[in-house]
Amino acid sequence: MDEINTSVSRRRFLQATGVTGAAAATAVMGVPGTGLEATSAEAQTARAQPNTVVTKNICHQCPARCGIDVYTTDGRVHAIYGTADHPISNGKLCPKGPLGVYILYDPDRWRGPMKRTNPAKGRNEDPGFVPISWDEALDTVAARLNALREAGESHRFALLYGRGWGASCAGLQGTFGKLYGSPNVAIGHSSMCSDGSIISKKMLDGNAGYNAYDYAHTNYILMFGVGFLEAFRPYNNNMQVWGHIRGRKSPKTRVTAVDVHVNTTLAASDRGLLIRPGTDGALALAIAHVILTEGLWEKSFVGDFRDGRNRFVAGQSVSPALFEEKWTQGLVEWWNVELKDRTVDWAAGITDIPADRILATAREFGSTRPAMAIYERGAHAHSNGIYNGMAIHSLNALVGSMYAVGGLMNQMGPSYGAMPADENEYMDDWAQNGAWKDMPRIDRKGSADGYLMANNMMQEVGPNHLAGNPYKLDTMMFYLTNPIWTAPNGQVWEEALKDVFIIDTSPFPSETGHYADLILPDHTYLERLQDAPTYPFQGFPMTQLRVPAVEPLHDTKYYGDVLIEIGKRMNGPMGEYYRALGDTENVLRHLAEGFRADPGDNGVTDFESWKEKGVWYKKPYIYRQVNGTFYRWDGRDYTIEMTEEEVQANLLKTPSGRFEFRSSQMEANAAWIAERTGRDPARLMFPIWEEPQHPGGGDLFLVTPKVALHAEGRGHNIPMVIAHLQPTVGGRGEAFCEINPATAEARGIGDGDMVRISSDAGEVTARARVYAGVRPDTIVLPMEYGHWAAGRWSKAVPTQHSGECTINQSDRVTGQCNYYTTKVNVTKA
Ligand SMILES: Nc1nc2c(c(=O)[nH]1)N[C@H]1C(S)=C(S)[C@@H](COP(=O)(O)OP(=O)(O)OC[C@H]3O[C@@H](n4cnc5c(=O)[nH]c(N)nc54)[C@H](O)[C@@H]3O)O[C@H]1N2
Ligand SMILES: Nc1nc2c(c(=O)[nH]1)N[C@H]1C(S)=C(S)[C@@H](COP(=O)(O)OP(=O)(O)OC[C@H]3O[C@@H](n4cnc5c(=O)[nH]c(N)nc54)[C@H](O)[C@@H]3O)O[C@H]1N2
Ligand code: SF4
Ligand SMILES: [Mo]
Repeated sequence: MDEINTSVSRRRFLQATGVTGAAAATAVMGVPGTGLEATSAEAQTARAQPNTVVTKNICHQCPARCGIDVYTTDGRVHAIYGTADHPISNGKLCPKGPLGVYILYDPDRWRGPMKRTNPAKGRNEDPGFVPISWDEALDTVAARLNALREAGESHRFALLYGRGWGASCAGLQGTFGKLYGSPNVAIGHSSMCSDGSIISKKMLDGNAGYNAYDYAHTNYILMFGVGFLEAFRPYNNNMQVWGHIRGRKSPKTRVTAVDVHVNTTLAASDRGLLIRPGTDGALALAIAHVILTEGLWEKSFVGDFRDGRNRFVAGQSVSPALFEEKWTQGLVEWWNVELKDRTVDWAAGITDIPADRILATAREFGSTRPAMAIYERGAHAHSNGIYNGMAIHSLNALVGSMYAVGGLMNQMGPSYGAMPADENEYMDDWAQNGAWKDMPRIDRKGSADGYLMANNMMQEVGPNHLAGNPYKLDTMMFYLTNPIWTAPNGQVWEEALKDVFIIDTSPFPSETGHYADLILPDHTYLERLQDAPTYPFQGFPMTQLRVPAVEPLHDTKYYGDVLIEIGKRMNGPMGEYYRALGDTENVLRHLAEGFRADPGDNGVTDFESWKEKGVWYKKPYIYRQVNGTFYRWDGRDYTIEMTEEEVQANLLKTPSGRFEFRSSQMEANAAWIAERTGRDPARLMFPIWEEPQHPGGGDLFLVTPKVALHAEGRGHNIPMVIAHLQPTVGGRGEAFCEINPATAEARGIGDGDMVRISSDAGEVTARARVYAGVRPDTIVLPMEYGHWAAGRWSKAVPTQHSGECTINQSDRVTGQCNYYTTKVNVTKA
């Protein structure tokens, strides 16, 4: 596979996709630190009519969490704009932002709580939902949970959640599990999302979270499997910062994108490398090899040979005694066991990228400061994801970008006040010492025979319940997750959810809701009062508030209040705790008390001013590494030098307080990893190369990426989204499956033909788009299409759902579900 010559095709491509306009516009829009925020933001903001009320809210369609101004006139929401004085939106939105109006007025929304009357469950069974009162609904749940607890089986209640937002919703769940007594309250969807990046970074730098990035000041971005201009967080702000770093900034930030097809990001980059799926680690190792052999590493951060003479020569071992490391650990050992043989020619054979392109990329990246290497699901959603991630993240240490200007940070949390009550004062005997404490989790997270190091394993819950291993659940509640549809091979979940009592809290019909025994519908985001601390952004702390724009249209209830109301109906001290909490507004008022002692930069000091502004934030990020010295902010500048102990406590949180090329956390679990995976216990703690495993039984890789209009699994019932989902290859009301011309021809497939895609898990159909921008060994089919129980527009598309062909395979260490690694057969339908 050759490098894509983007310099020739870029202009035409961008015109076709409309990116030229966006990029040109963002060049004059607000970019943090460029002084452009105010003027451009004011110009963007609509003028409200006298009878129009503007409320602050946070868009809910992707994790960017953009601040929005919601315009309501005569009780009807009619417009949504980006909030002008909000650090992420700066007065702008992505194309999805204004579509929130469609979500609020979706005619398929549930009207109120309901119970199922048809005991038979299945795709073709009508649930026979009938309306009930909130009291009946909440009493039913509480009676079930009280009975289960009294029978000593509280572990058989599981609460599964996805895009939980704040302390007033998903944040309440952990306490519920602790007081009730279930290890399965709550299980998040992070293993189906992007734990592969979180955990691979944690192994090296000790931080368990996504990074915050200083894009505005970097001079080089090397992206591995990242949809920077369609998905990577925070998408809206990424587009703004792109206009700055690729337009006004001097020097212009160079970008190399590594992907398997030409998406918007790759087309807009300086260099696009189409890589064989699952081999990003090999590319990163070769780049590290070049950085070392050519002496390009950042000596102020990594250290140097004691006599200053570089002894990193391909194929030759080096004595560790000759090298003095500074903020890293294990560099020379890593070189000896792995890197010395990871030459550019070796990587070319594995990745399918020509050696001269790898060398040029490595030299550019290694000799530009500041530079950053970023990666997400494309790189780590494979069986070898832990190593792909570790190899890529190691590049950030090699060029010294950890906590540097133009480098990577970690997100600070908000200054919240204390909760209205302390749960530790409400623990009865069962909560403190019950037999549930010895029960494994249903997903086998944390167990030696399961997934010892994973954060969550939601993709295993359905299959494990079905097999009764380690036990059968009795009751399951779902908040903002729909795994029958979003988990790989969801057909297994369709079987699994037949014999368990299901409670769904979505405002909308969904596949999981189709199996529900009770529906307890949430308000939509424009109707609820809810906090939402920022996803990692620029490191400084920030938390936001959703203020209802209208009275709830239907008989719905905010999920946080549903939890509290169930809690109040629980027997014993647990019920007392929830009576002490009161309701979510009381919780939010208590949290906002923290702002009194730590006022936000925008003057937010309490609950009322938080509601008015919609966001509390406090700049700057308080840590910075400069030429190998770490400093803390003194109120005016970064002058307070940090001790090694402070760096370890706050920034490099590993056992050694260093960035560990030799990971002590992997080493501590070496016996377990070696036994489960057959890996070499002497090497498995380093970023090493490992061949990915591609299940499925076919000959083409199936990749199902995010596109700009994609709102996780939640944008499917918006006619605008369904009609325009794929800007790069067209699409009018159905998804196109990208297939390379040579691959299509060999199978007799023409542009626009229907194709059958099959694997060992299942078979779906889609329409083919013959597209030279996709690798010949790969097909690309975005998700979001193929819903069968989630509203009228989503049902009306012919394209089926890629998840039904996706094999449930996980990285054993990170638990990351390997969405982009299945191999499928493709034939003309
Ligand atoms: N518009 C939009 N943005 C979103 C979301 C959304 O639904 N819509 N969801 C949010 C969520 S939940 C998440 S987890 C993030 C995900 O953010 P990303 O991980 O950035 O997005 P993906 O599209 O999952 O994957 C990124 C790219 O990896 C490529 N890829 C696949 N296999 C490989 C490979 O082996 N190697 C390489 N180099 N590339 C490969 C895909 O073609 C795709 O372009 O996005 C968030 N942002
Ligand atoms: N084939 C394939 N599968 C994928 C992916 C992929 O790229 N390809 N991406 C994966 C990724 S990265 C992720 S993060 C997961 C996401 O998958 P999930 O965790 O399932 O999350 P969503 O699809 O975002 O949300 C689903 C549920 O939330 C409900 N919902 C919508 N709005 C609200 C609301 O305001 N309140 C409440 N209470 N409920 C609401 C919806 O009706 C739906 O039932 O999917 C994963 N699955
Ligand atoms: S980037 Fe995400 S949060 Fe921001 S407007 Fe778009 S969909 Fe909403
Ligand atoms: Mo995700």
